[in-house]
Amino acid sequence: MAENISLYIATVPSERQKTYQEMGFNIFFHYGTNTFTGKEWGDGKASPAIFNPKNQNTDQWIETAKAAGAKGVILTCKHHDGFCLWPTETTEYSVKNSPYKNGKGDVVREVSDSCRKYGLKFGIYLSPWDRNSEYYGTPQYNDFYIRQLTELLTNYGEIFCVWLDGACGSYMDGKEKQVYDFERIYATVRKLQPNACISNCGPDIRWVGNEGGYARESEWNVVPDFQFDTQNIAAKSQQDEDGQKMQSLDCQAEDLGSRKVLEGHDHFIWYPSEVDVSIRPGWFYHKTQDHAIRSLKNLLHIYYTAVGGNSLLLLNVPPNKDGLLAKGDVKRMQEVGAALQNAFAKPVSVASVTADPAEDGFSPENCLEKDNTCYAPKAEAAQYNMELKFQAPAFMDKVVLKEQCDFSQRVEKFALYARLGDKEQKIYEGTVIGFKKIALFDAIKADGLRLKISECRSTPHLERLEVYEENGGVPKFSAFEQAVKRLNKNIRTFQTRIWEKQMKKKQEKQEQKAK
Ligand code: FUL
Repeated sequence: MAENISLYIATVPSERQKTYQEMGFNIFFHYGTNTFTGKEWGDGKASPAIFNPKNQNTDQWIETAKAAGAKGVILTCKHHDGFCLWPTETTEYSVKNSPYKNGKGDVVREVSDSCRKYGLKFGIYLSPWDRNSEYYGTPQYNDFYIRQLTELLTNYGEIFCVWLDGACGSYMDGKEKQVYDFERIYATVRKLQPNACISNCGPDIRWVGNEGGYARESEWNVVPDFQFDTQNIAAKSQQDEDGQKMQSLDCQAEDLGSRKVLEGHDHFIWYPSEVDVSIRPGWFYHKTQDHAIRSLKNLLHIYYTAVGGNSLLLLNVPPNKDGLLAKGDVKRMQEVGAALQNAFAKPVSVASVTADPAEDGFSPENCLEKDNTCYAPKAEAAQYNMELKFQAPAFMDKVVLKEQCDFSQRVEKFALYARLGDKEQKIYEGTVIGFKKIALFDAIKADGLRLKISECRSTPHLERLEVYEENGGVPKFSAFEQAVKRLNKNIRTFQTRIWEKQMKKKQEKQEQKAK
């Protein structure tokens, strides 16, 4: 095995990364003075008096996030304008000088309490770029930032994520870009919240590289360590307030982990990607965008390509001026939750599983258990096969695969085949699997499934192979409609055969003539 491949497969996730990756789907809340001014990037000059939500109800936010199927939420405790949603001791620019609850309010407290009430995890966004602070651009700013971070990490219970935004437009204020003391920021998080992941400009979770909801087809958890370079992340982040630009698909390099990219590298890190995207064109709520909420189809596509493509999804749903999620967003989020529940409501019951000879303790049955045991073949081979036999024929339309990432991410190419009686048909071809792969295909009746792994970095270690019935097991079409569909298909096949025969005859005639 090439030396860089053995170094590569020795690269595995930390416990905190595994916990975060297991969550899969989280919600972002962008909320603050911009909600009231209509801006995306506040300049830090809006009066705190503007922050005055009349009906704020964070239970409604969290109930909605839960209904969508999210496991955690992240709140913009301070965005670039510097306004703090908690009564910080570090600055006067906060809720304590707003009319909200006569200056006695604390939005961070309310959101974190609602999270605990509904069993969701709570995370913080604390913008490094601060357009209000008089210290910004001086070494004192780093002390100021650490004090804010410390307040948030000590007073609001367990924090699952600290999201460090790389965006900075300090040139707009005629200021030099602050040199952030990232080492101190990371050390503070590790000390005060050792289980929290540091995302984006941090060592635990990698920004996917765009804000348009686009995830790479082959997303690698293991990348050369130069990918973690905060300056690089900041340079590629949003540079101005142009809302269209921020939704563009101009992402960082498409290929971060193929063998070609790994060549010549001997330092790798586990650095899973996260897709951050807004349900609307803006990150903050603007009434004028009420008509521009992403469609259910689009959101499901993003979910399946992100969460189902070995990435994480952080979907922004911004509360409005009342302090509530708008009706249209709530409805859409409920639809997302219902669609996902339905999609995974009916796993196909498996009667037996077989595979190439397994390593001791790594039997193929392990893939059917909802634990972290896995299947691994005994020896390296050109390809690996695993076969499921179903208890009864079923209409399946998706397969969930998962590698046991304590053995790193190894699979590079795989295919799925549907079986019915003695017939077999290829239904899906894919590249990486990683932490989670959801393979979607047109529903097909099958009594078995074969997985073929044809390229892999050493032996595969497969933790999960689950098959799901179409539409939660409820037939999408009546028996009559199904019969019509079958008939149409047979007619098409029949027509094709006649056409093929005619073409063959024509060709034979031409050949005879030519002789
Ligand atoms: C960007 C910021 O400039 C946006 O306002 C938003 O917070 C987004 C998540 O990150 O880079």
